[in-house]
Amino acid sequence: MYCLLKCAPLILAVAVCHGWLFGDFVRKQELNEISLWPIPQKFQSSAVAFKLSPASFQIVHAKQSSAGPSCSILENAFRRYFEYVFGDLKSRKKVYDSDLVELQVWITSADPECDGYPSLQTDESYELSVDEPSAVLKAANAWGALRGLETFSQLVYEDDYGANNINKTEISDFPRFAHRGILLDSSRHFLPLKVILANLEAMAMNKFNVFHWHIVDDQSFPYMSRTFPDLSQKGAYHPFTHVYTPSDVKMVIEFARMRGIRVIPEFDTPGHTRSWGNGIKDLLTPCYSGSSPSGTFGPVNPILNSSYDFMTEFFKEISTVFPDAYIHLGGDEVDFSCWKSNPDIQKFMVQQGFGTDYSKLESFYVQRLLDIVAATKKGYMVWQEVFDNGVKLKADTQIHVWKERPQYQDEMAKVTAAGFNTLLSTPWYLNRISYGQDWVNIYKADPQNFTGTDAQKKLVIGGEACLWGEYVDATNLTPRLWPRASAVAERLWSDKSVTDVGNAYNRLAQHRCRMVKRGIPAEPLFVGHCRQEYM
Ligand code: CP6
Repeated sequence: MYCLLKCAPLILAVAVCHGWLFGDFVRKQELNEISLWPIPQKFQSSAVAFKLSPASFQIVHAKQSSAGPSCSILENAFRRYFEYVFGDLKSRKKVYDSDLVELQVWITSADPECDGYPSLQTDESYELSVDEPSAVLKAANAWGALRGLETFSQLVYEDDYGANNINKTEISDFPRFAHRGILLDSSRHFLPLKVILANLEAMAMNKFNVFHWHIVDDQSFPYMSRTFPDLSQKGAYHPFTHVYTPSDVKMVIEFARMRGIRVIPEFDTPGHTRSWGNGIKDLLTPCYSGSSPSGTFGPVNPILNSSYDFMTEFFKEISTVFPDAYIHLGGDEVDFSCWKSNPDIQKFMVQQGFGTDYSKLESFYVQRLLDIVAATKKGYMVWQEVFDNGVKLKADTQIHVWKERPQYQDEMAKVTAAGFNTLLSTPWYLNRISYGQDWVNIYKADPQNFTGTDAQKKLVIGGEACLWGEYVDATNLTPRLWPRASAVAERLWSDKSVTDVGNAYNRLAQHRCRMVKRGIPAEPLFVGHCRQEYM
């Protein structure tokens, strides 16, 4: 009964979507006007429609624009979005003229940022005006233009005669949160480059702007380090086929840059490091059973100077390979049992006056690591345990909330009360799956929904959808992530007041079909069909 009640509005929504209730004309109208995802901040459209023909429509730099053909980000994006708008039409012989002859892209600030990288401070706002004879997309820099191009492409629809149309529209848009991320885990299963790039492409379709690359963990170390080649040589699932070479990493970063996406690598320590131990002697703590080493290893050994020497060299490399201003340092789920078993560690605990509080030892390690990374001039993100354990943190540290207990609302309140920037992942653990429409709860979660002052709410920089890799590889990653991550995308981009699940269902069902049409095998929300199915 509970399910019936809960599902009824959705079934009704599907009925409307399929024209069972209002007939064909209304159906088309609805479809045409509601398929933007995520929905823009300000949006006005009229029923006046303009035709767009691939033969007589162009995306061009506006005369007044500070960017021109030398802007590779825009040149690349013009081509990409022209293809998305007309890709399936170009082969058709049908000839018609465009009412709309061009989309002018006008970069207004003196520096279009074409050669830079996006950052937490990037202005992604844009204004889009679709009118005869030219549409105009105005943005301060190339990053905002990328977001506007995606919106423009989503406004185009095919009419009954197979021609492309776009309605007269005015849009003024900007993101609600600056950090809108996806975590992918390439350690539990190796993710081929092709899969990573396809998902960066899907991220751009959803206006995500951070790829959190959980690149290594206990199970494998696929990151090929120049300074320490043994790490992947001995720690990857395979030393040649299951690694990311320096040029692979460069390609991911550049492909992401072209889409306005930051790449933040995570090198999680002192826990989750089993694979590191294969390549670096004495890095991990030897566990004991009774008075002798058991042959197994625990977290990074926090009592040896050699551990910190290694981290210094390693993060020096990482800070030059990854251009983003932030590195994720992990710090989650440190298992104390091995430290507890080791007599040298026990002795150290006494010397330091830590008693039996092993979280003090963890803090001791993390503190030193943070100083090492701070010396590379990078900012850092850490999982919430680092904050919970009372580690002294630089003011610009970002605390990543992920645990179910204590309730994330309480954790967000605590973290922001202490004055730290925070981002949320708890309700967006997309590795958790269940039967039914779980996108609804994903959609309903709001990172500012906790008790606190306005100043506290302002410290929330956004959130991330996480797809941990224990049960995921190239075969099932993309449909497990999309369109469920799209629900997170709208929560993080659109206005707080956008909460109508019925309306979201209609738009998301179409957005999902659009992703399918663009080659992303996104899973269905519920029963129904796409005009163009995945082949
Ligand atoms: N790996 C790492 C994981 C998880 C975390 N860190 C994780 C914990 C619980 C769930 C899913 C993933 N697999 N390094 C927690 C941040 Cl449900």
